[in-house]
Parts: sequence; C-alpha cells; structure tokens
Amino acid sequence: MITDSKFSGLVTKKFNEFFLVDLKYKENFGNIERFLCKVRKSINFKDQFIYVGDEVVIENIDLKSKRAVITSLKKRKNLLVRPSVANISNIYIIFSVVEPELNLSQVNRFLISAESMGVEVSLVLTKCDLISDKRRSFLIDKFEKWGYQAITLNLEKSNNFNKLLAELKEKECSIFMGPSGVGKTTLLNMIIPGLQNSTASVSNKIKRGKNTTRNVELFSIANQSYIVDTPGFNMQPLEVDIRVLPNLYSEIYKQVIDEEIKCKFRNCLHLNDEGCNLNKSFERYSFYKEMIESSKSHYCQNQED
Ligand SMILES: Nc1nc2c(ncn2[C@@H]2O[C@H](COP(=O)(O)OP(=O)(O)OP(=O)(O)O)[C@@H](O)[C@H]2O)c(=O)[nH]1
Ligand SMILES: [Mg+2]
Ligand SMILES: [Zn+2]
Repeated sequence: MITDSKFSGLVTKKFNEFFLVDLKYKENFGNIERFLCKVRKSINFKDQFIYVGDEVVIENIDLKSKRAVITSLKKRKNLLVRPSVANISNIYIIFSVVEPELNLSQVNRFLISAESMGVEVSLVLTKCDLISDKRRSFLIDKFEKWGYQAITLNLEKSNNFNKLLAELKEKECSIFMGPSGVGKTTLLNMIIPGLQNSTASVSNKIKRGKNTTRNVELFSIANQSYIVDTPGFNMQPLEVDIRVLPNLYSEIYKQVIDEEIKCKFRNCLHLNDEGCNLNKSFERYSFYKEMIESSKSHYCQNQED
C-alpha cells in the first residue's frame, strides 16, 4: 500500500544515493517510523546536497517495503562542514585526559571551531578513572579559565554521566566531536544501551585511536532529541575569519563586554601593545595569537573604519 500524503522527516543516515529518514511525528504509522528513501528524480535541489540532520518531506510512502521518496528539503538552521551534519543545536567536544594524551592546542582548535558555528558548546573529559582527583581538579580549573565547565567522566562513577544524559535529552540535536580513541562511541553506547556500536582500544604503538567509527549517524535518545557520533579526526589549523576570532575566546569577549575595555582601534586584534588595552595574561593568548597569524590571509585589513 502506498499512501499519497506528505510527511516531515529527519535524515538520520546517508549512503550512496540512499537516505534513512525518521518520521518527525512518529505516531503517524504506529510503530513504523523509519523509511529508506531516494530523492525524487525530477527534483533539483539547486545543487544542494542533502545531509544527515536535514529535515525533508517524504511522499509515496510504502508501508510494506518501508520505502519512500524525498520530495523537498526544508531550510536548514546551520551546516557543519566537517563532518557534514545539518541543524546541530549543541556541540560536545570530547577529549580523554590520557590515552591519547590531552593536547591543549588541539582542544583549543576544536573549541574555537565549534564556537564559530554559533551554537552552544560544551567540553567533556573522558577516562578520568585513569588520573588522580588532584589532576582532575587541576584540569577543571584550567578549563574554567578558558570559559568552560568541563564535564568529567569516570567509567567507575555514574553521577556525572547521569547528569550529562539528562542534559542531552533536553537538547534537540547534539554532536560528539573529538580525536580518535577518546571514547565518543563508548559514551554513545552507554547513553543508548543495546546499541553496541564498535569501539576499539587505543593503539599501543602510536598511542592514538584507530578511527573505529567511519560514518556519521543520528541516534534518537528521547522524543525530538538526537545525538550524532562522528569519526575522530585531528583539527587542522582553522580558517575562521580573524575579525570574528576575538569574539570566540571568552577571556577576550568578557573583557570587552563585561569590563568594557576599549582599545584605540575599534577592530583591534589585540596583537600589539600599542593602543591595545586587553589584559593578555591568560593561558590561551598564545593559541589565539597563533590562530590569528595562520589565518591572516582571510582578513581584509581595515582597522580604522
Ligand atoms: N579507562 C577508560 N577507558 C575508556 C573510557 N572511555 C572509553 N574508553 C576506552 O577507549 C577506547 C576508545 O574508545 P572509542 O569509544 O572507540 O573511541 P572513539 O572516540 O569513538 O574513537 P573513533 O571512533 O576512532 O573516533 C576503548 O577501548 C574504550 O574502552 C573511560 O572513561 N575510561
Ligand atoms: Mg567511535
Ligand atoms: Zn586590543
């Protein structure tokens, strides 16, 4: 039986020319809520691709074979480029405190790249069962100075995990991002018992993860609440417009907004002391400076306008 009505759906997985689409309002067909879809041939999405996280309209729904056809793409709120995921509401940057070792410059790049998306960003530190309480407190203090209340996870204690789980269920679509081997999939498997996605121990030889997760997929954790697991990767130097960079570091924008510091030039990049009133004695200043230097070509210099 093929229905002739239209329904809203969410793309949860993509492979070749196929898409898995979950019905937005699950009660439409009882317990059938996921359809294998292709895009209608006559549709031209103006060269737009359809990504995981996109909201689409599906038609020609065949309840028996659980197939349908995508006939239109709704306007998206945002699009993350690497990996490609649409309509993210929250980014969780996940790092392990050891195995692989915490690399602060990498943590910073992930955080700033996430901040440039303009969504809420959180930091999660895994494998805290492998470090002392003293070291854990030290890290919490460090990241607090960076502007983040790090969520620390310990496989042997469940209180922080339970808090995180409750928080995630309140969010529309959260994404887990971070290097390979930090425990993103392990965390997802704890969140969705029975999921059993593959995880792998960190390589002894190179002390890095083994890139176990290969695909981007959206998982439902509560009504209208999803999580995306992503393959781990290392963040390359960012290509963010350097005029926005000062707004992505809380140590800088707090001084500008809360303390109302004023530099001589309105678009001051806070690199030199001449005419600059920013207090530069914070840990991430050297990362900030490096990031500005490496993305200088993106800056159309016009400091005095
Ligand atoms: N001791 C300890 N080990 C953990 C913890 N979380 C994850 N691990 C281990 O870390 C290894 C890597 O975990 P994965 O979940 O595969 O890591 P991932 O981030 O998904 O890696 P990719 O898919 O390659 O990006 C596994 O052997 C996990 O058992 C933790 O909190 N404590
Ligand atoms: Mg994984
Ligand atoms: Zn300045």
